[in-house]
Amino acid sequence: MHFKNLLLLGVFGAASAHFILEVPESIGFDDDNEGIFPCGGFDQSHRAGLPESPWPKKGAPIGVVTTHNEAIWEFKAAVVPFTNRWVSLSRNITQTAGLGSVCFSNIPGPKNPLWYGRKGVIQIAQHGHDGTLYQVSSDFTSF
Ligand SMILES: *[C@@H]1O[C@H](CO)[C@@H](O)[C@H](O)[C@H]1NC(C)=O
Ligand SMILES: [Cu+2]
Repeated sequence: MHFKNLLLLGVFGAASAHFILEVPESIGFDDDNEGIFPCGGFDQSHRAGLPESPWPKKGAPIGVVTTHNEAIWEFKAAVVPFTNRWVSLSRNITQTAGLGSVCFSNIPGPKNPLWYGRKGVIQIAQHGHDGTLYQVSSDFTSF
């Protein structure tokens, strides 16, 4: 896992690029298509076999590796099977800390009790100098 990420970072050094979702697991990363809404070029209905994670309404961490030294981050979630209806999880977060690993330590889960016990996915959007880029997580369960 860590090794794979270091390799990707190596690739990033050579190209221009963007950001990688490390935690929770991404449904897919493609540098060229990361600007495609809503999932960076991947189909949000294809999540079979990927790890699942709990997502308490109190919050859980989101970890990324970014090559943009400043950006605005936006976190949304969608409940399965309505994976095109995105609901905001937090206010926009401005990041100016520089390149590399960034951890948003406490992103709240969905507040709607109708979601509890159900699966969802999280969309991470980075608004930066090359437009908006997207990654979507594998399944989480809110509670
Ligand atoms: C977050 O920032 C983006 C880009 O500036 C903007 O389009 C969006 O409306 C903002 N969202 C909120 C909730 O402020
Ligand atoms: Cu970029």
